[in-house]
Amino acid sequence: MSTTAWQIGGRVWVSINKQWSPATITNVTSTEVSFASEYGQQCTLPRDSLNHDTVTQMHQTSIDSVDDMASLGDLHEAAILYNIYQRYTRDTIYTYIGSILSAVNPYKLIDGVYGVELMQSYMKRQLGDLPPHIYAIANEIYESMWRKRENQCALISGESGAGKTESTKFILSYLSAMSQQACPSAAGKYAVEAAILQSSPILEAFGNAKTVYNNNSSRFGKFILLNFAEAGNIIGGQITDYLLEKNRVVRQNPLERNFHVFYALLVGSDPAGKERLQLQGPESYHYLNQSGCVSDPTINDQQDFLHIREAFEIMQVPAQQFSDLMSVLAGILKVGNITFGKAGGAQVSDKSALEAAASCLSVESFRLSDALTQKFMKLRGEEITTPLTLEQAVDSRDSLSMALYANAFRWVLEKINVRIRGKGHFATAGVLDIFGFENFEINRFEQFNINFANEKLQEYFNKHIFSLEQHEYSKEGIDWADIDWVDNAECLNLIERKLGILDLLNEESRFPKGTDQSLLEKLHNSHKDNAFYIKPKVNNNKFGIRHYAGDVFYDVVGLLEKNRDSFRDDMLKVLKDTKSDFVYDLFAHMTLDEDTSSGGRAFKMDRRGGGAKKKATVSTQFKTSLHSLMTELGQANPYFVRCIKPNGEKVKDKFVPQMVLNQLKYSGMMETVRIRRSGYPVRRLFADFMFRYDVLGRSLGLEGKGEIEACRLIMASQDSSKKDWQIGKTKVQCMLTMQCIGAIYECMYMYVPYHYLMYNVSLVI
Ligand code: AOV
Ligand code: MG
Repeated sequence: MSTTAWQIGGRVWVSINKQWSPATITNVTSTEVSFASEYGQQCTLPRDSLNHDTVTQMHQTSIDSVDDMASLGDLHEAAILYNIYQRYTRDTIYTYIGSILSAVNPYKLIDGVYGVELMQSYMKRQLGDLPPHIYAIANEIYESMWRKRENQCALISGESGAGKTESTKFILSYLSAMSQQACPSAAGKYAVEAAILQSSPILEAFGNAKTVYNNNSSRFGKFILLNFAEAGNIIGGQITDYLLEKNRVVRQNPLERNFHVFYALLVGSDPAGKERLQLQGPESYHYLNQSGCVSDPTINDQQDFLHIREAFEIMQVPAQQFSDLMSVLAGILKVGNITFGKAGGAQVSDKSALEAAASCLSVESFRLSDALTQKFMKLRGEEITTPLTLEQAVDSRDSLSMALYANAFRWVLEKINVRIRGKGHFATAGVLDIFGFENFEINRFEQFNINFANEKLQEYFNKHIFSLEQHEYSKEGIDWADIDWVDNAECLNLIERKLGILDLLNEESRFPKGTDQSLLEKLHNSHKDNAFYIKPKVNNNKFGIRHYAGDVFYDVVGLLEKNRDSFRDDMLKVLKDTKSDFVYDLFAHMTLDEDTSSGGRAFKMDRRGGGAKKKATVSTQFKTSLHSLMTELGQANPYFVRCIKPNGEKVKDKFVPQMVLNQLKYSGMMETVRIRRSGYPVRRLFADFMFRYDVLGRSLGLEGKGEIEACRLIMASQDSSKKDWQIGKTKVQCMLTMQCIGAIYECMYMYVPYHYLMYNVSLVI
């Protein structure tokens, strides 16, 4: 930057603590120049220290901010960050990077940003016609089913609390609106679209909870698949769930809550309902009061209960079944209040809690008591009963509650799926909303799985954006500067490959003498030299993984138990002998293990087929379901939504640059911009190119020239420098510079905005 440019008010990038910051020049003296960064820092630098490494001029696109970051003139992380920041301060939360949407969580309702009217304006438009929006992505998904005759999917990522679930709901409501528009006669309260939308309040009630990161945190993953008819309407759908964090039913971190539905039931039931189930306030239940938080000003439990009930009506669940379901929830809370004393072995010390729990579950209280405090087994043909220790009794109580809840959740999802099921389809649109990356003070089995799922999703993103791009160029023999991008394959290898973390975990889980400690030793021994594995300096029951989104340390205590997920036969027998058809149905899919002759009596669970084989561990089931999800996603055309969390306090109008920068870095946003810029967004087969653009070659005398030569001549006539295009083996590849655009513009003989062309051409290809 030349010295003449040092003018007060001048806009520059200044390097503060080795990071570029957007700044304005506030003062200039003969020896010094002062800057005010847009993020609130001040700095003064001696004039003789100013050079390209400390200050550079800001490009006009950065000053103005742009809808699509691929068109930023300044190509560095700070420019992307500043672009997002500027838009955020104007309540413009959506920005494109090519066809990828970035969405910053505003933590407030912004006027006019959503709604039917706005949906209408995005319908039938092209991506880029109108300001960036989640509706535009939903519209693209919808239109592409017909345009590309291919299944579509939306992959929504971002850390916990970044806005994935909200984004999912916006996409679903847009697709529902399109569906109803295509087939208005079928609309109404009991239409399949309504049922799909109403699945959200139900699933959020049963599967979401307040955590330190998010007051409505999804504690399960879901993939919602919608089937569309050729006429444009939704015929049906299916929701697949991933790994509900059932442990939350019995234990929560400080200041977190249990699943919303418990509080909704206790606070929202009418007096008759409270009387029937003998309900008390949330403070009275061990499962709700141990974390020190039973309510939150942002959550309206009373109103939520009404919504839940209404949604179940729309799901056509009979009132009696709803009431049975609520009894089971009440039963779980009462089971949690059963305490044990010690006289020889563990004994139930509070008979009234036991009676109350047994009554909600319609089981015999003495049998429940026995199953909670004793272990029954057959040893060489002889039946033996051994008393449990206090600790074991508490564990058996808690595993009963977790099994009840997990099965209730499964039942609820099944009801939804039966309601929204539809036959046949023309194409499908899927939306993936998983639990976001988490790093708590103490991370356990759940966080390990959650973060593993996020690694898989990131791998899919990388593959799609980078690997496929590179593959395309090398296949076409195109010269192209390789982009360095953060590959998470090695981290995934550490987890998934043979003898990786998952294998060791499973091996130790199957090994009867395996303990959390023996697992930790094996992990350390096998992986301490792996660059993505961290062995803590002090011995603290933890091992660390270098995830794409940051280092996370996992505590091994309880890991094996959660992975084994065993449930004792004697408890299952008590439940199967219930007088309640509803409770029986919850456990009907679980079979007793008849051939155990020693300890480790575990039930076999027939999860989605598979028969009564040896029960797979939880992490194996999870890995299998993730892999089949990835296969399914691999067969669809993806759209990516990258959600960004602006601050850690869950508050509006607060943007923490360092926090956002970190997310931009690890999510590969910077590389995405670079790839969009250095690659060729437009690729057309020679014949296709000639069909579209031969009008440009009319004056070039192309008769008798081969197809490839003709393409070459046409492109050269538009850009003789050959900077912005190359001829590949099968395709013409070009950038959409203004010249090319001018050319395409001309041949279309009509006015089309720049954005229209940019996306129309690049996305259709
Ligand atoms: P998540 O799904 O990404 O986290 P959510 O979608 O639940 O995050 O968003 C968290 C909260 O942020 C919501 O409850 C809203 O209060 C607010 N929010 C998010 N997006 C918007 C928006 N577009 N407009 C207004 N408020 C919004 V997790 O499920 O924890 O990973 O496991
Ligand atoms: Mg969520």
